[in-house]
Amino acid sequence: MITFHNDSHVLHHGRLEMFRGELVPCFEVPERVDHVLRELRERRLGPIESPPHCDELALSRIHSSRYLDFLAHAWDEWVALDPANVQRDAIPSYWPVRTFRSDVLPASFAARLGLFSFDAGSPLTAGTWAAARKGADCAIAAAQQVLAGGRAAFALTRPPGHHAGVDFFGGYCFLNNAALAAQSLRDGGAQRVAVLDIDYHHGNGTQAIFYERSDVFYASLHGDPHTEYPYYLGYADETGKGQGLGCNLNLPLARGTAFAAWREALGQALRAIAVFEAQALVVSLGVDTFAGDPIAGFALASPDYLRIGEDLAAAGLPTVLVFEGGYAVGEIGINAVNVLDGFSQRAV
Ligand code: OKP
Ligand code: ZN
Repeated sequence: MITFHNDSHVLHHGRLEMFRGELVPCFEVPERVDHVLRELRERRLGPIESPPHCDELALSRIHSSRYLDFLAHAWDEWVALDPANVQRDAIPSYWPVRTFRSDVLPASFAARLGLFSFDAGSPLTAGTWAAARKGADCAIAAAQQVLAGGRAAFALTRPPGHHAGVDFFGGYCFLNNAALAAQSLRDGGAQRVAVLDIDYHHGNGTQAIFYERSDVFYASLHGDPHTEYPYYLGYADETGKGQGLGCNLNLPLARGTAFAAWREALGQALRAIAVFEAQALVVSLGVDTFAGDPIAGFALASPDYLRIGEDLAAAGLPTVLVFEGGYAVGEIGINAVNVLDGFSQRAV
């Protein structure tokens, strides 16, 4: 399987995130991707290529232009407020919740930082835009590979993407790589595309982006939002709206869920995708379902990821795999590459 990767991901390196009333070191670190790369090379899982620069228009298919403009210039604005800010990442403190206006774009940078975000755990850094932009290139290149007839392609990106919405960042995510890949598949001729999100956390951004559409099916297995981040979306009764009614499937699972029950839910999601008659599949591949993950609560073991890859390949669809979460850095390479390995062995 071909991997699209770009070293620019290191430019996004958050220092501290707000967690339980304290600023703590970020969980989403550059080493995550380094470990996956090393494992990919050692196990010779196929070529690793740098993607071409995609057109800004491809990003505008998913994200609003005022959000993209904000992200592209946010760091410069932050530093312009105070030159000492080069030593500090930008973290929002104010949000326009219900009854506030979101149509007005305030002059204040702090106000706009909150308008375009939903948590205080996702620092915006000097290289966030450059890294996220290259990550989007990887996702779009992987989609192009599959459109050109490839069986599968992997976008090895960070920051992750599935929490990012049309016009907001959060959950370590800035550009929604999986949504960009799905839209590229649609624009390239796939009539119906499914996004299968197997990260521990519900992909609220991806769900919201496609919620009223009948051409993109979203299915997700994740920690029950009653107790797990992102809390405010991902419940089983969210089935889509309008044209998109019936095109959204949430399978929340209790903390502590181990592989047997998780795999049954995976089967359920794959059956729904088959009924939808998807012509291509995008997998939001988070490996924070691993038992050793420091911020998640499932109990999958490393060999389970081989089985996941096999199950995904058995769906028989041209597949784009987009890297998402996974914070047990020591095992992240083995777990992610096990999925690709299982997939490649089973794929025909
Ligand atoms: C991103 B992805 C730990 C609390 C949770 C947000 C988690 C974002 C996960 N600081 N913070 O879905 O892996
Ligand atoms: Zn996650």
